[in-house]
Amino acid sequence: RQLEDDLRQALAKGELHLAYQPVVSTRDEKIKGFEALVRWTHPVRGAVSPAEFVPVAEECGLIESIGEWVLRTACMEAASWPGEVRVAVNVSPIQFANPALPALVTSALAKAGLPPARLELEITESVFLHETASSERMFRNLKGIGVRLALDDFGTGYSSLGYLKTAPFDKIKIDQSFVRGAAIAGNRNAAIIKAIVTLADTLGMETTAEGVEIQDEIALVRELGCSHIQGYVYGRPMPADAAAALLGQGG
Ligand code: G
Ligand code: G
Ligand code: MN
Ligand code: NA
Repeated sequence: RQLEDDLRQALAKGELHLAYQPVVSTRDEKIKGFEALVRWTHPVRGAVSPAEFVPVAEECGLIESIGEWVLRTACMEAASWPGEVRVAVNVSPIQFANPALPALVTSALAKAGLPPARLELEITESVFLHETASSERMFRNLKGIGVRLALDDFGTGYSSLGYLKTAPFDKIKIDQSFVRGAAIAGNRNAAIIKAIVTLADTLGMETTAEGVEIQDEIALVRELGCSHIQGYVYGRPMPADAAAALLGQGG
């Protein structure tokens, strides 16, 4: 496949970069962190979405090297941010299944000089489809390093809720499909968001409402008790220097 061949070259040719999207606190609207999102500028096709090339990379095994590059680069770029500002990195289920992941995380943090508590790993519930002793061990090892764990795209997969009994998540990310339309009268998404927030609060987890695009949605997710907001209304994914500049202005 052409895309796969091109992707194989992309890392070596420096065609990948990270874009950073702000995550703000609902309470004071200050930037608490950024999610790192991988971007590929193909020499001929231009920008190719990760929604297209990440699945290809997962199929052909390239996700391991791309994921390592993402993790190391995000830690390096975040190390210069002020204070407590966190960086969130998406971890593919394939990376999560690799016993070498904790060593990679430790190495990326050490090399960048980034405190573990400032790194949040985003994991989708698909990792629970085949839950095994090794996934329990992986969670323990990652928490042992001191990084934070976020459950990404919550509510969109085919998993049961049983894993929430033991999986040590610090945060649940409420998928943007639940935020879309939620502020329209009579829409059932608000009830779903409320139920997720209640569940997360009870389990001592934070919540991020994703894909918030308009002021009405800010007001709604604040009323529903979400602790964090991420979405175009506060900022689109932006280059590393723009993210650093935003922090320089005091968030
Ligand atoms: O940034 P955007 O909305 O285009 O991302 C599309 C999809 O690609 C999302 O599901 C997002 O989680 C995923 N994605 C973006 N960056 C990364 C990454 O660095 N690693 C992995 N595994 N997935 C990513
Ligand atoms: O799957 P994950 O949640 O990691 O993917 C995040 C994706 O959501 C990124 O591709 C990002 O570009 C996209 N995104 C972030 N905020 C918004 C938003 O407000 N509206 C829409 N439509 N997409 C968003
Ligand atoms: Mn994510
Ligand atoms: Na998500």
